[in-house]
Amino acid sequence: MIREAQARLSVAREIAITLAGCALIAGCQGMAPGEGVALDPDNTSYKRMVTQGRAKTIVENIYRCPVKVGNHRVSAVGQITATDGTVITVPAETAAQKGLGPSSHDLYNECNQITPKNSAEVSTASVPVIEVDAGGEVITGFIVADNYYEMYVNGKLVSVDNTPYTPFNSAIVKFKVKRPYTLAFLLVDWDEDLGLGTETFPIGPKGKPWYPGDGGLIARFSDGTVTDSSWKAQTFYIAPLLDPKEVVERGNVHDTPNLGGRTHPFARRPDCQDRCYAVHYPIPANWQSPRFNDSKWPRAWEFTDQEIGVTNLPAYTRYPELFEGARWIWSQNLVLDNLVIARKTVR
Ligand SMILES: [Ca+2]
Ligand SMILES: [Ca+2]
Repeated sequence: MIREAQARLSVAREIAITLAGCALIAGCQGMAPGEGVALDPDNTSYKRMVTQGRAKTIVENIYRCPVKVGNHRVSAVGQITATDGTVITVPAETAAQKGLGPSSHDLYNECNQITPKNSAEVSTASVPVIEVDAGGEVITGFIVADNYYEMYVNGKLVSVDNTPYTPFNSAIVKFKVKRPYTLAFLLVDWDEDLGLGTETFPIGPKGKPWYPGDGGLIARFSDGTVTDSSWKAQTFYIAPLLDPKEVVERGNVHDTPNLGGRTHPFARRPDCQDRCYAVHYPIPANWQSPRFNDSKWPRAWEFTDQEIGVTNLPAYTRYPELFEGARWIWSQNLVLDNLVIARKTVR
């Protein structure tokens, strides 16, 4: 075992030396992203930031559904000051709020009244191709994110979810890229109670307030790439918590192992209401880049349709063929992890 470990270390050193040299010499220019170039550090300070209570709303709503729909929640944005003085935007700083990037093309969206009955009715012909690499292959992808995604390919913003919170929508993307390429998603389980990670569920007078929502991402691309546990997924905002000590850092894993379970109905629902805590971590610089070093990040967890609670979600269930072979993914706690970055390098 020791010898094996030494051998691995020696190989690792050799690679590190090669990479370091590569960064300095012209011979590495023109290489594909992530191939032979020195990786950026993961830049992650694992120093947690703790908040308590509700954030101050800074934007009332970043999205208005043009028609009346059954499940509509307001996509508000807030700010809250952590105990160390850091001002944190919740549920996240997003491209949607800043109006950046190409807005997503609908696969299914009640607000835009695009609701094909099945996969055979779906046309990808009018989906614009976002060019990452001239002369690359054109890849088509289908995406469902509960609730919000923004997607980067080799650091370029390619698609921004046009419906940040609800109703549940799904999207089609097309991009032109050369391999290897890196997909990076910023994912948000949006808050109704900003900073607390809770909402009223279901909506209406009989709804239960202070209900922790849950997340999820599933995507399938025409080159065979699918979301699964080969992706990396890191969480940056964990709430609602009765006590910040409920978050346990194990290496680079931001875990919540003692809260009953990682999915509904097992995940504990604390009774702290608007006094609940949240634990945040700084979003690392350059997380979208193919050079960003995610090697120490935890693998994504896979979840079933039942765990995600999507068996009744037409944006997804109408198109089983389009998501065949893909798994729902998230970081380790589907309920409490509200801001997640997921990455995958396709070789
Ligand atoms: Ca959405
Ligand atoms: Ca949640």
